[in-house]
Amino acid sequence: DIAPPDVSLTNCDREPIHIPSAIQPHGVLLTFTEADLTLLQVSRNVTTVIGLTPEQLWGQPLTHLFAAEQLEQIRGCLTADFEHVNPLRLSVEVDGQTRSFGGIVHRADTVVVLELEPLQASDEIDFFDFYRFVKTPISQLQRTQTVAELCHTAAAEIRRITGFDRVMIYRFDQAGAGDVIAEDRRADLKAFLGLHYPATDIPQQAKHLYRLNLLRLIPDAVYEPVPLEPQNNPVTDAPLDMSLSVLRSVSSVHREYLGNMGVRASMSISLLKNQQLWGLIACHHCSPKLLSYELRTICEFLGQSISLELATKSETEDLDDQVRLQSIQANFVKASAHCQTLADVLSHNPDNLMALGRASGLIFYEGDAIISFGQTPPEPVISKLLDWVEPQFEADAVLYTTASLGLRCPEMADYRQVASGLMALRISRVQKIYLLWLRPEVVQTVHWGGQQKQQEGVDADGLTYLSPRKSFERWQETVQMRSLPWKACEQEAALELRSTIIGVVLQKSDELALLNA
Ligand code: BLA
Repeated sequence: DIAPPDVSLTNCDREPIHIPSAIQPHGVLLTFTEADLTLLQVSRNVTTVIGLTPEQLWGQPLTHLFAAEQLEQIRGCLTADFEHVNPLRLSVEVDGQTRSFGGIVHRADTVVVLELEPLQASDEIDFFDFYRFVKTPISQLQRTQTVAELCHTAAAEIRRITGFDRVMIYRFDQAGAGDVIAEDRRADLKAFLGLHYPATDIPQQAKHLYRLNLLRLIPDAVYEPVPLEPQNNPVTDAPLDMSLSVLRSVSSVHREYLGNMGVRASMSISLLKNQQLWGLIACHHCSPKLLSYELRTICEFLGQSISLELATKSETEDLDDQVRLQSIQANFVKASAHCQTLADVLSHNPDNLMALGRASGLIFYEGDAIISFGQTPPEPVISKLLDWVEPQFEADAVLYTTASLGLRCPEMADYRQVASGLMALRISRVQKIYLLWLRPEVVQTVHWGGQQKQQEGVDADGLTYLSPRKSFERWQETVQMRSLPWKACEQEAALELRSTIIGVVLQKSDELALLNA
């Protein structure tokens, strides 16, 4: 009896992408012992890239490859903070031929990992380039006012300094799915702006790696992975942990995905907010594209600056909201001074109260009296709505919200244009006092980047696997009978308003008691 193959989406989450025991072919990887710099593992392409076979390297000290002063450089960096010394300028002389590399060093599993990327003449970045690459984007970013503007500028600046065909800001939502919220692209390419992608497109463990490593470069998705030899780290007798390796080979599923999108080169820069992955700067090129380590470092640095700006900008936006809500409260308290009853206070400036919930309709209900403002259903329907909403409140809750009223309460479906969203505030259960904010239907047209349904295939071993979606054509999902969601700060504002109202009511009854005394 054979168990049915597991085709759940979590397949993707289980692929151990940090231990492929292989690299991308645009460089070579060497591991050596920290104590005596003895070579342990090398990628098979050392033969072509360096000119020595794995057999000529295994068990040899690094002196076999590098001249004394370069060795000193390597040894020196083992006691320093790698980030500050990478990349090392290294060259290897074999058969009278000198080859120059950028060397990137880090530690993994008790060994030292050295990755060599051949240097190109165009890699040299002088002080003026550096100024142009860093100073201009930073001042452009600082000049922006909103998160949206910041993202737009970030995409444009990263594209300007790297020359990628397409640069996007991709933001994750709470469920891990994502949206392209800003884009700068070659004029002849189709827009991806506004497209939504399911969470499975970037699995959990990949997101974890993008928190550790803020930049991931795939210079050419069409390649033959280069295996490490021997396959296991001889010290641990286990696959080398390649989480921090810049050459780490890419999952074949993701390479197929890039192929379906028509992408040859891809680079992602992590955007973090409160240590969490908030989004990615996703860069595409239609042909292979290699970026020097120096330019990658600049991109990584810009990514960190953008992350910082993001945090301040979104805080400012929250703050703007708070200030707006506070002034609405203040207006309310001011109005209450001149009014006799609660109904008078509420009727004094209904637009003010509607603004508090960004609503287009407002209903005040006291005992059996209904006062409505703005766009609302007719009164008999309002009465039915009140009968329906009363039992919706949980135990001691005083607030109930829904952004799909027509689906929750089918009788309201006909009134979706004025009441698809409802925020109901219970002021008094005993006296049946309620305040209701209504929002209209937003026929949200959601653009998904291709069908959501995953296609499955069967690999050479007969195992079923999930393959990335074959189509990147938009399909539209029209979400009906829904309003814009009720933000947490709007719900908090309603709760605060309730305390204010109760304060006002108590004060009025005290005044009344004094008058009657
Ligand atoms: C990685 N998937 C990624 C990455 C991105 C995306 C940006 C980071 C690596 C890179 O820079 O290319 C997805 N790229 C997108 C999306 C857009 C984009 C959504 O440009 C939108 C415009 N992918 C699948 C399925 C699986 C999968 C079904 O669709 C699982 C079987 C896997 N994606 C997958 C894996 C990685 C990945 C394993 C990690 C690649 C790595 O770093 O090795």
